Amino acid sequence: MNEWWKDGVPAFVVVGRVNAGKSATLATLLEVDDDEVLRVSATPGETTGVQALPVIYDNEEWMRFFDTPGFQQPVEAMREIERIADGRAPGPDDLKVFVEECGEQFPDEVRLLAPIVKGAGILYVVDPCKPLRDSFLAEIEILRWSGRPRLALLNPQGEANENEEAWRDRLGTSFNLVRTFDAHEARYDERRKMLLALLQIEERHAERIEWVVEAIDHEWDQRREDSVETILDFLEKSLTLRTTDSLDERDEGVPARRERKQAALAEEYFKKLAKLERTCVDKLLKVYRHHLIEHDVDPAKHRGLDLATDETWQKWGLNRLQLTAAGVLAGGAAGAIFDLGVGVHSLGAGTVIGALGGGTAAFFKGGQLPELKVKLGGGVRLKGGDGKAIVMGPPASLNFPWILLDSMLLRYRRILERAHGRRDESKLDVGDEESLVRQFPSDRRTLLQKWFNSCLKGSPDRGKEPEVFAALVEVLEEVEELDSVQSDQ
Ligand SMILES: Nc1nc2c(ncn2[C@@H]2O[C@H](COP(=O)(O)OP(=O)(O)OP(=O)(O)O)[C@@H](O)[C@H]2O)c(=O)[nH]1
Ligand SMILES: [Mg+2]
Repeated sequence: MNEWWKDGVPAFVVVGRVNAGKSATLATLLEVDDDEVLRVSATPGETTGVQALPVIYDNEEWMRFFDTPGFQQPVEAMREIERIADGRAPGPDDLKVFVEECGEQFPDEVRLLAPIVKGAGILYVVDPCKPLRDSFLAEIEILRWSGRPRLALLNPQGEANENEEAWRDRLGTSFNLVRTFDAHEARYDERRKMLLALLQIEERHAERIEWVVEAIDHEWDQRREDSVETILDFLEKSLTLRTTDSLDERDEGVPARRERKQAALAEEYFKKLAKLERTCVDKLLKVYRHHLIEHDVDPAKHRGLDLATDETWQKWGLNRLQLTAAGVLAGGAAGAIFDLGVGVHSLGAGTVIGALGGGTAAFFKGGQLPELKVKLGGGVRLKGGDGKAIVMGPPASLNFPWILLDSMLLRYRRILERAHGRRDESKLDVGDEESLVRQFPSDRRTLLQKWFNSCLKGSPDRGKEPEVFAALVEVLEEVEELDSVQSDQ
């Protein structure tokens, strides 16, 4: 009947009352956060036509969902179908006649029932916080008469209340399965469970649905590995980051001139760091298909990881004891490491000084930046040039790499918590959350510290990378299991 219909592809149609959360359910299940593709809105009646949403892997359509406008006149439609049945118990054939003949009087009902009559399975979305009225009973009856596989989804949009019991009782007698799927909270595991529920009600298509479940599992592992790669790349680039400038005789002779150069270099350093952060966060958002989550990094304004706040240094990263232990076990105190890679070669022992005192760098969210390591004077030459150089390196604190890692892990957790069906504002602002690296077992801390040290020296230890990669995969798996403080509230 319609061009969107295809045989052999398991199809499920999402139905329910206007504003029940049908579009949001599909958006979360299929990870669509784009209103252009799937409109989710507080205004009732936003979805006006039946929309096909194909599940495509390897250029092949494996499953298909339909979003629908929702029931508008269920009681009247039920009466009409009873009239068509003419005294018999209504069944699939009567629904077919209804779809063929009653389009003018019941445009929405006919649209949403059309795919069902064609053989699609049913996902019936209800808000169990609402009282179970007659109009809902009419919807349930009509769907039962279709004889199609039916899954009822409880999508609570308010506080749990006593209505849910009545819904469960009623749906239990008319549907093959009743499940809860909170379109605003559901994460990977719940999405997977929903697909498994479809497998249970629609056995004819078991093979294809099973294939899709395997495909999303595989894709999920792949995303985690892509994320590890992204985070590793960020850490390596951040830890080897240096900014340099030439140092002439006048700079050496006039301290104020030298200090100005240092301040400019420090500013450049933090700008570049913010850029690296932003690139990393961008990639993570892309991997998990989020477009609506707002960044917390703006390199143009030096905003991002708030290194100018004491709190960051106290809350994130390892605690003092862990840091000392990791440093000792990793061999050689990390604090002593200051070798300048990246375009500069050291000609001997340079001068390492604590760089910027107060005031120099108050641009960073109004606070004071951490001290950067600075090497200048006779010890260092810019590559290819004869002049001496100033080189600004990473913040002096041993906790710097750990704080970078913490900030990315917390953001990763936040990204995974966000359901694609939500349309409210979301910021990746994780400043209030507790350190995750502090929970690491000590052998993992030692391993990472060794690799961090190699990066800080300017020569990342490639031999250790596979081990570090595997450790971070494990870390992300753990992070995925954890809820942040916010979502617990
Ligand atoms: N709190 C909460 N709100 C939800 C949930 N699901 C949907 N909503 C909100 O309810 C409103 C309607 O959601 P939609 O998904 O557009 O509902 P619909 O059934 O597709 O609506 P129509 O297409 O207009 O029939 C939106 O503002 C959603 O954000 C949920 O699980 N929890
Ligand atoms: Mg809708």
